[in-house]
Amino acid sequence: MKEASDTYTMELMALSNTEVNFFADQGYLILPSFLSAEYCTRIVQDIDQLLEQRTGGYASRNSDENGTARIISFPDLGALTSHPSMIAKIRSLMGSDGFALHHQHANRHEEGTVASNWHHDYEQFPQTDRDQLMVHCFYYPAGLNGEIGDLLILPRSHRSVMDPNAFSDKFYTEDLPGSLTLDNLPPGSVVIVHSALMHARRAKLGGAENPRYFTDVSYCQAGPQKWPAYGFPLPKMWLHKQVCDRALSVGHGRNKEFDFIYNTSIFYDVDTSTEEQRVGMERVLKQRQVDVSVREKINHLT
Ligand SMILES: O=C(O)CCC(=O)C(=O)O
Ligand SMILES: [Fe+2]
Repeated sequence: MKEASDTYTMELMALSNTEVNFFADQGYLILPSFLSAEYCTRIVQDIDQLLEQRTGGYASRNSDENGTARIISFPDLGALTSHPSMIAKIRSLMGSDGFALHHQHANRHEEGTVASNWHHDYEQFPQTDRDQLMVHCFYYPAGLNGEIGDLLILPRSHRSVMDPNAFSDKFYTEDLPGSLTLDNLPPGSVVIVHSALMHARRAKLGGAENPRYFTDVSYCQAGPQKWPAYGFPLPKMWLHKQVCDRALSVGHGRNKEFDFIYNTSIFYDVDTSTEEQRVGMERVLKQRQVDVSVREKINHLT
């Protein structure tokens, strides 16, 4: 049983109806200075240590070895996946506890880091609907200051069903009608996006003194459809399970209250997919061979 005071705390951390409606309509929410300065310091230290541990550099940042399985094992950085105040907010968006972790990425973007062209990250093979919610929380522990990379978002684009890279080699990181450029956020800010919202990282000059620290955490809503498990280039249940086992073993379940985040039952991989999902995955793999690194093709530093 929850104490009455716990329930009260959860309500304080939840989103208002206005915020929930804004998110549903526009596809994003900006929470400036969401993390305390003290927590940001620890996350920055963890990301620095992560970069020391990683092998293979920027290109292999999402490998089995260097991706979420390694990131989530850090006590502070990995603990973001079950940050109580964020989970209360995700619960507001999802409408219940019926959701689970998809992945966590983390990186330190140095001066000259390549752009990431317009894309979305809604995981679905093939892309057919937006019936279930997937969200990404983009954390900027050192903020955004107009150097190295700006975050671009295209409000309301989550309402259209399209391939993740539909805009990548057409609009690169150009402004689009109605798009927003986020280049001035205080340390600890987080931008929650509907994962189907079109977004980009525009490469910017400067930043030799101040690297751009970044970590994102994503969650998928339970429902009639299962989601592709974490894994590149194809979903891997063994890896997703390893991620969740590690999260639980280092205590991110917080005395069982948040164990549900690390439940893997709403995910599938190549071995457990439907025929339609398998064909969808194959198509994406083939396209990737034709259009290598379509997300990073042009990198005009501005
Ligand atoms: O670097 C950023 O601000 C966003 C990167 C991005 O598109 C992502 O992590 O999905
Ligand atoms: Fe993205």
